[in-house]
Amino acid sequence: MASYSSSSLSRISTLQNHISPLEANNKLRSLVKISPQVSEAIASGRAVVALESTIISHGMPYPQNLQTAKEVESIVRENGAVPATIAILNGVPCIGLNEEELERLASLGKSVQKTAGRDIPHVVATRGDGATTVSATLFFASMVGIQVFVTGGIGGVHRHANHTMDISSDLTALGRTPIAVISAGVKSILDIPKTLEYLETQEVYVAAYKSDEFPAFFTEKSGCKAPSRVDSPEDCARVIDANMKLNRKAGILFAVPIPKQHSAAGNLIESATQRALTEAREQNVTGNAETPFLLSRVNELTEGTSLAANIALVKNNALIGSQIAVALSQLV
Ligand code: PSU
Ligand code: MN
Repeated sequence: MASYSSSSLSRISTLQNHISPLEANNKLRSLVKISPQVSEAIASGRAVVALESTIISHGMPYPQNLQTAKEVESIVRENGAVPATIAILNGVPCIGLNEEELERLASLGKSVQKTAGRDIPHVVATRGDGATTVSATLFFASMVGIQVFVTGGIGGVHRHANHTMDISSDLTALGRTPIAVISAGVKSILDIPKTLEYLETQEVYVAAYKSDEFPAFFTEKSGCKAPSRVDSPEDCARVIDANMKLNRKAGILFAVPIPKQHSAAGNLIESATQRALTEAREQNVTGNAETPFLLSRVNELTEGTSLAANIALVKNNALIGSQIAVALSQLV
């Protein structure tokens, strides 16, 4: 449906039709590697879903991380969208990984650099392997014009941030990147009320999916009312479309509660979280090591219960994110 004539008129209509700004900037294209499937999908206006890779390298142990990454990609495909897992391999930002690349990333695990936005130039310059967090994934997804991005949980304002200043760059990246992120809310390892306040400051539109309450990752409820509510993929698509047409710079967060049958273990996971937080303080684990430490420790303490719940909610987010991406592609 899209044609890439060089006339300025057709360029404007291309942009209005949600086609990649990359088409208007071939210089950027030479800096990243886009897989053939993703490239074709972007060019033809098909639904694309970006996926981050820190969740693979640092968020889950091998081999469940590989298995989950593959299943998440399958769910996206089965629901009519094209998955674009994003990572930096040998210094090259890759949008869409093949099976071999996915395997490499998953098996390298935590030896891959956790790459937030600030780390991108270093990983590229040193030709390193980097697993992108939400902030870095937003940067590359936006560069190629992807509008929907699925993850498990985003980073946020850490507890005690008033002393440590530890506020994830995921939040500021969302504040300047007009992409819709689908997550299960944020973990209770974070300060959820402060995270919501910070998202408001950053002008990020936040809505809970089919709920009035903002979810807390492993549990459906956080005790915080969600700023807004959406009830269908079409609702979400219309919000994304309005955000884009208005040329707003800020992003969107759709918070999808964990499916009921997997939230039963929520209280068990919550008490393990409290213990892991105490251990992190005792062992002086800070900065970008804190989130991976807490995720691994909670998984150990719950003997895998938290991992099973984590996998289930990521898959559910992939399902809903794909439906949103398809609804969006049908709007235009
Ligand atoms: N929260 C989770 N699972 C994760 C992460 C966060 O429940 O895997 C990862 C994501 O990649 C997120 C990053 O972008 O951690 C945030 O790290 P930090 O808190 O250091 O900003
Ligand atoms: Mn941090």
